[in-house]
Amino acid sequence: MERSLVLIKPDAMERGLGGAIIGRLQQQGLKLLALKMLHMDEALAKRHYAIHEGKPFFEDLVRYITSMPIIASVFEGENAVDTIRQAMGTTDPAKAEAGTIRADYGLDIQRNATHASDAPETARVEIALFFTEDELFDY
Ligand code: FUP
Repeated sequence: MERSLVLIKPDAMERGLGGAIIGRLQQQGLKLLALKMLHMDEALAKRHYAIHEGKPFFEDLVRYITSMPIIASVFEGENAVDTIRQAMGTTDPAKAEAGTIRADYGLDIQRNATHASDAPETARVEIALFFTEDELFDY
């Protein structure tokens, strides 16, 4: 079964949207395997966003994601990666399809409410940055 890391980002935390977003994913039939709140430090942020290192928005993105505590979660389901990315909508909330999480809750391309893994292999690496195997519940 496929898994994805989902982060509730600072802009959504600030507006109290964590529960609503997690609820929307659960209502899609995705199973919540793990959930924690944490304040990412710079080292974790740089590892999580390593693929964007060197891009013009990188330093600002690291500053933003480390600006306050966030929620990290793991969801599992058939085609979990695509299902979640569709539910979230495209990166820029202004361009996200109506009814998606980012269209409804995102503010701009950086403050876009959520992060989700973009492929099953990426998900494995990302999940391991935030959770140990025994923090993923089997139920
Ligand atoms: P996504 O997979 O939809 O989260 O988007 P990307 O992997 O392309 O981008 C990761 C994060 O980088 C986005 F969520 C926000 C940030 N970003 C910017 O801040 N500015 C940009 O121009 C592009 C991305």
